[in-house]
Amino acid sequence: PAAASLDFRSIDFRGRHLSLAELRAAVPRARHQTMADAEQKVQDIISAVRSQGFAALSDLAKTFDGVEQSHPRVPAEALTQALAELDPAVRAALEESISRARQFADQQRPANVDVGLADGAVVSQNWIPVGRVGLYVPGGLAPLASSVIMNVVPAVAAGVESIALASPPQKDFGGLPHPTILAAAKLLGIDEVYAIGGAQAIVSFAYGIPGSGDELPIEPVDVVTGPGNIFVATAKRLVKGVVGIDSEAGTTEIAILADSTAHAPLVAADLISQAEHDPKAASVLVTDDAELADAVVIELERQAAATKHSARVLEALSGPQSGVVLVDDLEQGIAVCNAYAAEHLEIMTADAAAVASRIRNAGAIFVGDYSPVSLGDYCAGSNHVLPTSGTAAFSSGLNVTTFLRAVQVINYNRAALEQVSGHIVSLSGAEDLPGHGDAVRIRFANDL
Ligand code: HSO
Ligand code: ZN
Repeated sequence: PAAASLDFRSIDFRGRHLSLAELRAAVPRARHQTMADAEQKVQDIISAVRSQGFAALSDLAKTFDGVEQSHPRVPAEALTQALAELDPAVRAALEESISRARQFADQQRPANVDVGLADGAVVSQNWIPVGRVGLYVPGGLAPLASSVIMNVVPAVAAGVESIALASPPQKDFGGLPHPTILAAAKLLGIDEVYAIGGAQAIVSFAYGIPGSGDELPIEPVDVVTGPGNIFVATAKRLVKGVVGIDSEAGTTEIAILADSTAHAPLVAADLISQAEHDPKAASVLVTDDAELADAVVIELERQAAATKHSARVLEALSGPQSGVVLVDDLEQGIAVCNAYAAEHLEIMTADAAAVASRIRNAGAIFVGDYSPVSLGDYCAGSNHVLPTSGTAAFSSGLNVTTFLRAVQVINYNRAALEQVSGHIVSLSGAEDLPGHGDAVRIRFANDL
């Protein structure tokens, strides 16, 4: 039974000419206040984990997850058993999802380049995988087994040698992560799995935890990735610099750009599908058709009342982060979508592909009536770990390059260096750094 009723707010941009800054301020968005609250809590977790290691993790597991834990490493037998007991239909679905994600990831590796700039002057750019990664898979309100695939597949395709995975301990499963998550890890050949929740998982990976006696350490990683709630996103932001992170993949968002050709039941179903993740999830409709907007609200009411996680969905749809934005035309609609920079953007308009090609800011773009976000969440081949809260304007969803670095290699011979030596000396003089010029000159001195 639903706890709340629907209050899907409406924002009317019609007849208004808004600057980018005004658009950004006016689109529905959760207040950033919540970020500051989370920051203090995550700072406390960082200090505790760094100073007390596994003892802090076991305290946090007790407080947040309600489980007793001496060491978070999941035993190998638990992984084997989870896969053996996995529902065959779920196993088949995971296998199809893995196969599509692999096919797509395998094609993403950028080519190395070698460029000859003169005789004997070669510079190259080589893409090199990081050595070790820590991948986080949320448990929380839903055990996201599909997120195991989304994290692991691009890391493997990038050539990362050491991969560790963490997911929250579950009281109902003897303090281990959800069995479907364990099964997915096993299916992907990952055996280093930890039962650690949220922010503390990110922190443990970033700094590592020393072992003692026969207690296994957690070695620090180079990159931490994975989706999560506000605490996970905040933890990633706070450890960034100590390690690399993917994007801030926080509380999920869907925006739909729709015109009169869209079908209200489909629009409503897709808005609900992401609202289902979290009471703070954002579901935004942008349309130039007020009749469609009304029809969608009626559909939202009907479908939200009937859906399993009704209370959570109604809370998300009724929050300040959700609502419908009415625009004059698709032109303005595209501007709104670019200003909003949604994690997921669906295009349900006439000639959806052409409209999609004009979107610059979105974590991922879903084109037409038959590419819902749910497809991308599970089985499209694309990745579902995507930038949220407007960060899609400058960052990308998880992909093979998340786990690669572009290393440039410089290889000049004597003649090639001599050719530019005068320029180096001139620039070093102009910058008042004559030692730079001398380092070149010395190579051409007569007595060398
Ligand atoms: N929509 C979520 C991912 C997910 N959905 C996992 C279902 N399972 C964030 O993109
Ligand atoms: Zn989802």
